[in-house]
Amino acid sequence: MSRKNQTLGEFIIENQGEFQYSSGELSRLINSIRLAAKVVNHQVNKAGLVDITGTAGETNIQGEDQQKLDVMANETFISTLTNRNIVCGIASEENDDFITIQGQGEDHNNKYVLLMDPLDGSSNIDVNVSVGTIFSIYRRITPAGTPVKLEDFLQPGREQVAAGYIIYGTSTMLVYTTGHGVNGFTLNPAIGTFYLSHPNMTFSEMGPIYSVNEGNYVHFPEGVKKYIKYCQEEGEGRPYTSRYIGSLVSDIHRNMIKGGIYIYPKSSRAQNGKLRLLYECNPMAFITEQAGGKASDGFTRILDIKPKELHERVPFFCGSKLMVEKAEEFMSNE
Ligand code: AHM
Ligand code: MG
Repeated sequence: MSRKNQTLGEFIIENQGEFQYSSGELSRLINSIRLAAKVVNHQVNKAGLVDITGTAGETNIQGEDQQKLDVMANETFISTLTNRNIVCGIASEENDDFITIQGQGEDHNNKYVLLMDPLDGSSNIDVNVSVGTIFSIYRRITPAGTPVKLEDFLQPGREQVAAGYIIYGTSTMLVYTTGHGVNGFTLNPAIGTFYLSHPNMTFSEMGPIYSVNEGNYVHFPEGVKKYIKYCQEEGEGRPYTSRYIGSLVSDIHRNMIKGGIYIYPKSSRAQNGKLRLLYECNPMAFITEQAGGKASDGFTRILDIKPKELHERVPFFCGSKLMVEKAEEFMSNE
């Protein structure tokens, strides 16, 4: 149920009953994410004002520079969730290994694990382009009351109980699903409250946009090269327009609103592409499917892939259903 002027807090409570295991724990978790999002939003919005941009001088497990705001966002989400004893484990793009959270007494029975990219697209911060947080939530599969194990995090994406993203853009939005459609909430910064602004978000079956980093064209598989040419040819609704921000959350968010396809394929330089399965592609794929779209690695449904490791990468084709299917057709012909 959604209604005019509904706040995110009200929406969470009013829709709690939709969730089959409802005990309030997932609601408390989403509420904590909402709180952390506001803190990170505040930090991101100050980025141009104080000297907190630039790298923190450390490198994450994938050999990339960590931006200072990456570190802050990571710490904010981890401490918000840890202090509230609300999950039993967290995996983050910024941490080599997962974190085990040992609660006290009854809290020891927390049943959810959270995987996240605390600040995706962070190379865009210094040029004032939108960045985002992505999160994915599963029920643990090992027994409650024991420390979490790797297998709790390596579940196929179809087992997600909730997923979402926060986009720190011209306005800040939190968009999420618990498997009952996708809803978007916009932050009113004056009073620090998220309001339902985009109820029941959907991907149109076809759209006017294709989004891919064409600078890598010569390294792409033949199927992708041919699909890009197809996007540029005259035809039904074509040529499509090209839009690529290089910030996954913003690119997918725009395409969900306007209709389109996002592709980050494998290349001769990166056999599995760039994006990470567990905390980038899976949550975006869950949201996309819940919005009527489709997400695959070019051949296989993203949500059916059995993960092998925490930071694994996967090619990503995501967006309007018929467009993804067309791209898959080009891939299968190769
Ligand atoms: P990051 O997690 O290091 O920020 O990288 C992920 C980002 C995505 O937001 C974006 O879609 C992609 O990298 C852009 O990569 P490229 O610059 O190779 O096009
Ligand atoms: Mg990322």
